[in-house]
Amino acid sequence: MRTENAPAAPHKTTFLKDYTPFPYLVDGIALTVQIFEGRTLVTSKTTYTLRNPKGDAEDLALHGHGMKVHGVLLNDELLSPENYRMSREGFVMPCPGAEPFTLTFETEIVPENNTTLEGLYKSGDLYCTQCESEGFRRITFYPDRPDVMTHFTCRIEADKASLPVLLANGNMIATGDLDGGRHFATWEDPFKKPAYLFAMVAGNLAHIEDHFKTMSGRDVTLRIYTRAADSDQAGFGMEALIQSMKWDEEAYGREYDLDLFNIVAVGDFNFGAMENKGLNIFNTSRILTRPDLSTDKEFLDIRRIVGHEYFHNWSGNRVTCRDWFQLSLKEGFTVFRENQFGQAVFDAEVERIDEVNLVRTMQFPEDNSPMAHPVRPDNYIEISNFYTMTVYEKGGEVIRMLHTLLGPETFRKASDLYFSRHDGDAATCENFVKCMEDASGRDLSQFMLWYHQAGTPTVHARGEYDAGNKTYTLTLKQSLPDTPGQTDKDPQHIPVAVGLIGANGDDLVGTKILELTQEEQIFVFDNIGSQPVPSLLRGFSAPVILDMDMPEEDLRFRMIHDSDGVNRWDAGQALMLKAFDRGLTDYAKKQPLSREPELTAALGAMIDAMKDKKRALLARMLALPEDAIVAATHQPTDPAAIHEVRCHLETVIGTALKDRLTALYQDNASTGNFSLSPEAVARRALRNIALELLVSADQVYGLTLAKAQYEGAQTMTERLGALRAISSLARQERDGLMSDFYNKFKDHELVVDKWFQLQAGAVRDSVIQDIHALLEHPAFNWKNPNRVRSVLGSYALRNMTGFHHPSGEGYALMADAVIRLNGINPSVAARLLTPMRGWRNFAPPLADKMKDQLERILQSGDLSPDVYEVVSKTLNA
Ligand code: 0A1
Ligand code: ZN
Repeated sequence: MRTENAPAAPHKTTFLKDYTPFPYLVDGIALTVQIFEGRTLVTSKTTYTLRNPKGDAEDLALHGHGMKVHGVLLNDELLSPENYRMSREGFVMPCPGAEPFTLTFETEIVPENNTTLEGLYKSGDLYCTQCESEGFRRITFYPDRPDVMTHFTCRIEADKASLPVLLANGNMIATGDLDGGRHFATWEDPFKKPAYLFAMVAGNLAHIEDHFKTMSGRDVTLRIYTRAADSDQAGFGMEALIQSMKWDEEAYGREYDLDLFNIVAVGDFNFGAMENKGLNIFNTSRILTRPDLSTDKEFLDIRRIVGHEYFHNWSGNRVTCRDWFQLSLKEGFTVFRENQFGQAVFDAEVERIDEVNLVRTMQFPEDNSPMAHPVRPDNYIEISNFYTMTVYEKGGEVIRMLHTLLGPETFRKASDLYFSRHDGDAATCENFVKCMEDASGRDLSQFMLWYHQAGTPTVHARGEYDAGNKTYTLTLKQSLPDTPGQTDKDPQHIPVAVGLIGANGDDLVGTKILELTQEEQIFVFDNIGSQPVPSLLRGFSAPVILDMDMPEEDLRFRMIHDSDGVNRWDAGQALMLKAFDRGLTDYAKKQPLSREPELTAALGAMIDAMKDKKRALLARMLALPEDAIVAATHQPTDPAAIHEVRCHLETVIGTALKDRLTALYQDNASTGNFSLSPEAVARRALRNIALELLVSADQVYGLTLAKAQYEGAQTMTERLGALRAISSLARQERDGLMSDFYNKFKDHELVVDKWFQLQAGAVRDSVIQDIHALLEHPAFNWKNPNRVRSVLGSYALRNMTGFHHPSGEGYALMADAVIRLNGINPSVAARLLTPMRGWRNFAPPLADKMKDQLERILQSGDLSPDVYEVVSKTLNA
């Protein structure tokens, strides 16, 4: 179905089935980048050879975009414009013959005006690059595709006083002074790489330095570059880097391969960080930490992200992707490696719970939207739109399933095989799975469907106990919904981890991996002495929805007795969801909502059982399921109703458990110096969730606690926790603390981001005015992605109630913002549309209002491919 008036597609679609290799071999590129204020001159000299001299002499077509061309030279001779042409994509010339030839481009760019933050751009006083996926074509003309790999050298020239630090990939091989107060540095990368891994930086930066001795005894110099004022915030990132390097040696046998590893922190960045060879570039928000400025969650996320980028050196750089459809080859695998690392260095149980929650709250809705796509998509208009939860997180879960099916030892053999077989290659997802097959001897052809079929499978489970035969029979059935362009899908290969819990809490069969491969399958467990309580999908063994009707009594039992932490938490979430169900039904019937005595009693018992032993898990288990989870089970979704029920449940829980929560609050006060131990982090988390529930139960009491916590806070976790607990209140004290926070931290951009985030995420009657006021605040900046995400991203993704305001004004302001950002930073603009992709899942008045705004965006004029793709697919699916 197409919507009326939809303009003909102005942007080209790229299809996986059209893949063909580049017809030329590239034998080295030498870049010279001369930076001047307001213009940068780039000279690139590249050597090409026709790959198949006996075949057709195909045209040489290079990508290039937004550059002024000063000259093109073929074998050092100026090429006159009749001998080439400029296409929509770049540069085209007839094949100059079968002999190797060099092509030199002299071009001019203006990084100062580059607000897309792709290619070479300026962030504050710093010049830096972002080339994944297609940024290099904004620097020079080149086959900007990941399967074209070559050696890069890069000479950078710039003013010495203002830009003393000049960095690129690999090793610095020359440096010196030039006339006019200028200087240069030449860098050479000994490893062949695709253009998307190119990076350079020129700026006035401080750095910290450390060293790592690799497993074969080589010394690697490690540096983290920041603005001088931030260099005291780089130490934790350095520790994380060393931890990552060590872990990758131990867990995967992967050794770092250069003598230098640099990280640079930049304030304007479209994503979290980037794995450029030997020169990682990080968003400041994903590398800088200090206990008084950063929350525990930021510390832990940063450790993982440093790991993620470092792990890419093998899974991404040494073995890269053949084309961008294979993105999950590097991202899914690296997310899995990051998750393993995160679990190895911190509390594995809660790390896994957070991973599961991320998949369910962010990836499942994507799978249930018009932008649903397989882990390996087969077409795109703008590849930036496919850096998604599906490619990353579901892709990570797909690798995790392989690890489960093969077992850790065989998986390690298979990954060793992958790295040795494909080192230096641009590979495909099939290549990866083939290594898993070859190392294990298993047939994984059905497993490959995880890469091809979009949508979240549901596993329907039914259990039956036969006391006479002492058997427990489990019937599992799978189904997979239709998604855009895909219907009637085949059953997938799903590992279902199962435990059976006896009456005294013992695991009767340990944890068994059942392999569900057919549409319906029956599994029988023998020698089961009495009726067990089943625990399915332990550890979230597959990214599926489990549909199993379970009495609340069994859920309460599992909440205390399940030996699997994820499933303990999940049982609690399921209980809470049942309370949401009842509340929403009562709300719809305009009946008074239940005070949920059984739920609160169960939570009370849970606190008693866990408060001294399992603090981190307890903190997770006291939190109600997020809006996205509740919304998924109540479609069409009425966010206002969900909010009412949520407030009610928080109030009844906070009231019924006030004494216990107060005790938790007091008993977990921090003592001594800042520590990031799992125990210290858990105590702070527990206190913050207790505080939130106490505020819901009794505003005046809660405010007193929050104010004292805010004022006595030693860490950002405590300070922000206090503010968060009261952020949705319409009270003077709240406003007073908010402005105090701003005044205290206004010189710290990353803390100001948190101040914006907190307010944009607050659910208040005044939410529309609140958001307008934030957008008009002098510290708001449309060109800085962190700031834009702090306000508009938090509002759209972290404030379901406020965003889906019944007036529809939230949608209108978001559409205005997207139209404006379309001209500044299309990739950031397109991402803001994420919550509107699911417009059909909302109650009709809201759905219509969202649709109107999406249509307004579509009609608004010159749309970038990024925004066009999301809006058109969202409307037309
Ligand atoms: N490869 C990076 C993610 C990334 C992608 C695109 C970017 O800019 C357009 C930046 C970073 C990662 O997985 O960390
Ligand atoms: Zn990555």
